[in-house]
Amino acid sequence: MTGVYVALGANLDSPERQLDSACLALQQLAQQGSFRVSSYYRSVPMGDVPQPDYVNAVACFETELAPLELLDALQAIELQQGRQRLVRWGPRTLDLDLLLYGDEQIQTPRLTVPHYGIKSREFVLIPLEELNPSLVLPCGTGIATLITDAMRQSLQLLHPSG
Ligand code: ROI
Repeated sequence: MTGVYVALGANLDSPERQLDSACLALQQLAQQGSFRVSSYYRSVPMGDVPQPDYVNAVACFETELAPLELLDALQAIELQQGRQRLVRWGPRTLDLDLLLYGDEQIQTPRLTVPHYGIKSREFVLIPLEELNPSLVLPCGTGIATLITDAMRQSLQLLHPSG
């Protein structure tokens, strides 16, 4: 059994409902009673493509799935919710990124863990901190040390968890 963190993001077709149904699907991958999700946050799109604001959150749970099995399951959920890869860094109905798989560091053509954006993206760091303020990355960095005031001010709390 391994503790994992998954980032959720959506900016098309009722993003909050996309995250709600993604959470239901993710719970099916989780050990009973282990699933938690952060608050939902509204965030300005990162990247150069003009597009609607995003709704972002992070979920954590314990799973028996191996890393690539988990990746397959995440991609199946994305497809089930109408994900089409039209534009690189363009809008999407649902994006699920595997952020952390226990303490493992994984480098394969299909999967890099920790996720390459984990240290710089406020819409990942702030929900992670909400779930686990003392979280330490496999490299030894505590996530709280990566969060700036500007990052906190850039996210809008939408829907507190719980
Ligand atoms: N920007 C924000 N704010 N949130 C995301 O989840 C997100 N996902 C992406 C890109 C297009 C890079 N920008 C994003 O994939």
